[in-house]
Amino acid sequence: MTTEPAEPNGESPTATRECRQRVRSALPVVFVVALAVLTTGFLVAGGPVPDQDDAAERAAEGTPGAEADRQDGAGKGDGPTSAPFATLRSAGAETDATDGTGDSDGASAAQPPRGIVGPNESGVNDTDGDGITDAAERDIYGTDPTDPDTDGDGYADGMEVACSGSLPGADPRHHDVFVEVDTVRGTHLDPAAVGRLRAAFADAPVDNPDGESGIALHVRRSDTDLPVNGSVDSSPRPGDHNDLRDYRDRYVDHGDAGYYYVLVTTEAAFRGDDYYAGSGVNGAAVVESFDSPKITSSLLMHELGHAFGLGPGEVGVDEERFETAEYRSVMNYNALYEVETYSDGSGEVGRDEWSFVAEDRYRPPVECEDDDGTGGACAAACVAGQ
Ligand SMILES: [Ca+2]
Ligand SMILES: [Ca+2]
Ligand SMILES: [Ca+2]
Ligand SMILES: [Ca+2]
Repeated sequence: MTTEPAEPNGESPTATRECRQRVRSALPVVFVVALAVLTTGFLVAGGPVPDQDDAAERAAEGTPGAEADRQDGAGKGDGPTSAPFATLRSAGAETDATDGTGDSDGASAAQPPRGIVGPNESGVNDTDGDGITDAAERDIYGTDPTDPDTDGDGYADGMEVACSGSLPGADPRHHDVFVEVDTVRGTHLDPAAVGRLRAAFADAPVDNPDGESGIALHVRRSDTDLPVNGSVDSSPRPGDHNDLRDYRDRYVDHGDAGYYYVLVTTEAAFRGDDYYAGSGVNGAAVVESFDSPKITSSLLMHELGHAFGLGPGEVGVDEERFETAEYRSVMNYNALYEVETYSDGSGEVGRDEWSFVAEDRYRPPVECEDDDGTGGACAAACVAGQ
């Protein structure tokens, strides 16, 4: 069955995927996830998301069982549960996830990195225009002097090397994804949930130029205790503090550096219906706050999937047609809250969502980028302290 609430107004995930540089204009496209729960492994369909306190309580009780009582009526879909992970890639990014204070702008102000082409330098040999000289790419960084983005993560080599303030922990030879998270009053994001999420991405079957597999997910906590006016919808609506675009416009701190934006709130909604526990649009997502790190991590991963452009319309996404064994992905309502991974191409559905995430996902714009997308200007600006 198709569980999403309504047709996305003709703005299919596919269509929006083509608008890779337009986060805000894409906001109206919405995909949703119904909060589900698990327990002994059974799911019930439909019904409004349980009252937040109950849900949190049940989630806190630990694991399955948590939300079995989601019976109901509306027949709107819902989702299941989550699963485990391990391993974090490096300690560096860890601080982003746990500092809780917001910016951990670990800028290394002291010495600009070597080999970065300055803003007014000419005649420097930077074949690919990424802001690092050919010699430094070869001799210092081990990056490709003929490819402005050696690891294909959307950030130019020079930007990853020079912009330690806006992209702390970035590595030009390893795939990086940056997410900014704000929380509204009365909600929280457990560092343990962030740790699980990071571990899930670190385990991704994605190859990197540095020889290691995985994606480094950097979660930067930003504003906390934000005001909220009822439920927060992923679609724009009148009034303040009640839709995702409003929050993003007001509070995003790293929106010019290719970050995905996530808001943790008390009640998420999709087109006015607060049945859902979260929803995502290209580049941004809203999720409800839960105590269980596993539920939180799985829900965040699902909505980030939508923020990446994995949407309804793709077979199995936001549907209950496939068992977990047939379609092992957090995008499958029957696997949500049970697993914390995207599909790898195996199984009945066959779609390799990890490849999509690594290569074809929607990417929020990097505003300092040159028109040609090579990124040299970003590196120069960061070195110049701009
Ligand atoms: Ca270069
Ligand atoms: Ca390069
Ligand atoms: Ca890169
Ligand atoms: Ca990188």
